[in-house]
Amino acid sequence: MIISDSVIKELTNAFKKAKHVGIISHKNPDPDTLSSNIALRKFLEADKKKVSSVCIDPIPEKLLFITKKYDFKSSIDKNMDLLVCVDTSSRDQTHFLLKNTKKNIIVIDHHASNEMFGKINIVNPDAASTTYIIYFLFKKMRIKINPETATLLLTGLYYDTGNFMHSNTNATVLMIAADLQSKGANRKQIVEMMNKTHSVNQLKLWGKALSNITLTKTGGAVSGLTKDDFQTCNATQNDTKGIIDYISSTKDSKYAALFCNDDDGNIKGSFRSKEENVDVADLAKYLGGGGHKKASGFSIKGKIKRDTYWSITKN
Ligand SMILES: [Mn+2]
Repeated sequence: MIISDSVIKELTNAFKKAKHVGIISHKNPDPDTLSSNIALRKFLEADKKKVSSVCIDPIPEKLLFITKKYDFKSSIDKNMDLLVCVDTSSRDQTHFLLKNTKKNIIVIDHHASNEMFGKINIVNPDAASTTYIIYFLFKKMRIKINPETATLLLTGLYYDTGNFMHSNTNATVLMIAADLQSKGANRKQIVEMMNKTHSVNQLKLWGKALSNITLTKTGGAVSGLTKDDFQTCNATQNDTKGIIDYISSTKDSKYAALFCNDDDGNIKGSFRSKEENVDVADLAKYLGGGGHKKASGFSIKGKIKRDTYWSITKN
């Protein structure tokens, strides 16, 4: 990835002028936005800057291994004179944090849908993760990457490539991963924390979802979880995160779908496409949702039911 000298100059000038930098992660934070946040924070703090990390939502317990001793604020302080939004495609993604702010904003992101809402926008949709962009930023700025920062950058890359399984896992991604590992990234910790921290209740729920799979004539691996399933397993909606990837591993399937009924009578659906010619964004849109060509979701009022196949009825 090529970052021009003028962008680096603008960026370093902005950092130099700033007295208090707020680094903002998007709502409902994921490993990429959090590891980008802390990697950038460590770099600025090493430069003696006053820095605060900000996220409107609390950090999920499962991701505290990324943020560690660093605390997050849930609002923007009036003393912050520069805001850096990481992995954030629009103002809306920070919830109301940025609504009326006139402060200087820098955007570092890799979403194709990015609204370029910063004064400086370092946005590259070809980058597999935001930490991928930060890796190249640090390289260009000749910043030494220590083992801790290497672990952070690898965390975002690992997550956003689906453990190096998604189609965005290209040669550059693997090259960066190799470099980060040689710089001391703790790959073992990342793998453990991301894949081996499931509760018994969560795994029981996954078991239900897997045993509920039906394979449709059009190549859909479809499963559903009813209110009863959640109750029997003493599990929550949060525990469904990750199941869809297992459903999508069904042999001979072209796409995967999971429908979940919650306590309030909503159906939450997720789709994954395995083939170029199956666009699940369209499917989700039809049901009032949205997302990408390969991964999408929706939420509507209704009920799910299983006969030969799973079906949904809108309320
Ligand atoms: Mn990302």
